[in-house]
Amino acid sequence: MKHDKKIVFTGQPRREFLRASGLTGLFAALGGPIPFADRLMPGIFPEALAQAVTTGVIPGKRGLRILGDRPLNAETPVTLLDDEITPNERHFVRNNGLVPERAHRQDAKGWSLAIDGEVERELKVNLAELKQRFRNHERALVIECGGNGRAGFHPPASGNQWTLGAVGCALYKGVLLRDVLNEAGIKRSAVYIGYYGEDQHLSRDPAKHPISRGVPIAKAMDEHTMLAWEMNGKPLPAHHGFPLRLICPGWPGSTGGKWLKRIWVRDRIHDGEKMTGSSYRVPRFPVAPGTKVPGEEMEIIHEMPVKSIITTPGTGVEISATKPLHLRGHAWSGWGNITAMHVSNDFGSTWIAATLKPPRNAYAWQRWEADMKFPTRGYYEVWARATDVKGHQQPMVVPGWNPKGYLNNAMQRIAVKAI
Ligand SMILES: Nc1nc2c(c(=O)[nH]1)N[C@H]1C(S)=C(S)[C@@H](COP(=O)(O)O)O[C@H]1N2
Ligand SMILES: [Mo]
Repeated sequence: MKHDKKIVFTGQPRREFLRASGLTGLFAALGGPIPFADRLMPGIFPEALAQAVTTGVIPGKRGLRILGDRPLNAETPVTLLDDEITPNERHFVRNNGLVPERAHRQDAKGWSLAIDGEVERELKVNLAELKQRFRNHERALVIECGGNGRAGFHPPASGNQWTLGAVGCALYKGVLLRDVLNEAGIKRSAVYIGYYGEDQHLSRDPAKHPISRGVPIAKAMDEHTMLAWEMNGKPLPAHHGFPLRLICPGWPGSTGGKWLKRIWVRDRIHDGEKMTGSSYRVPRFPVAPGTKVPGEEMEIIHEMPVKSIITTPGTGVEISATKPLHLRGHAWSGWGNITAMHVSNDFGSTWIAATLKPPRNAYAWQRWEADMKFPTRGYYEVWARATDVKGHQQPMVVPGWNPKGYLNNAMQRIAVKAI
């Protein structure tokens, strides 16, 4: 990865960041003080510092921005998402509770997955049985937190203030959930599935679950919904759900239960933790920013909206006005493939089409690239806009304010100075 400038925008004032991350002595971690550190603009970090933030703090992670450490939540600075397949060390982490000991030990002994509820035969399978009894598949899949982009909402929505980086596209190996559900035999009364993981509630009260969400039976039986044990050729890392996780591609990341131990086939919409109230729900119709929305006027989020990121260059770059600037990133949508990608450097007055690669498989993100010319020297903003197969486009401004700040798919903008 090349960086034209060694800066990373964190979207948060530096001091607040240090407090939020609960980390002290960061400068010491760099092996010395940073001259002029006090003059760094709020929200900008030297890349080396961003690296130091998680190196040795979250084992197996590099360069992530920590939003909170109990539970652990960390997003990836957008310029570190340049790879077509997101490496494990760069994949964001969204935990609601405490990572199970077994995941830290990478020990699947005694572990099994139970399938029960509206099924003909209750099923209990261990990892070896899952691998052997069902056809294996390997797919690149986008996982994006429903709250990615929350920091863009005004008035602010409570919750992790994700900017752009609560998304990744890694390569997963596993089996289709439907193959396993078919073995158990789905009853006609089945409506929904609900997952349970081995992670503990923050209170350590065993009667409480940090999160237990699910999807309608049709999505559970979809040919893209997976149970995965491998991420980029390795057993699932501790933070990503060892030994097994669910992935419901195109839907909010929260539907992909980590540290999976049970799938309950329900005769009604699953009502586990974070399925009810305002969790992962948005108003049925648009509301004015700041509106209090009653529960019965909220609906569960299904497909994630069309979105793209600019991974190269980072914002704030200085370039020569005489040479075209190479721009690059990824685009994805919960509704299907991306069909067009456009970039503008005149505040959206005119657009040029970027080249777009087909996805590696359904629900993988797609690489886009463009070489952009700048007519004169000066300050520019580059805007990037994806269009999906259903004709949805990214809005120019933050869309549809909602109480919990979900689904912000506004175009990303970067600042470019041509000299
Ligand atoms: N058991 C369990 N599964 C979970 C969660 C969790 O806290 N516990 N977090 C969910 C949320 S909100 C998201 S966005 C994704 C994040 O997956 P990642 O940490 O692998 O990026 O996992 C989902 N699955
Ligand atoms: Mo999430």
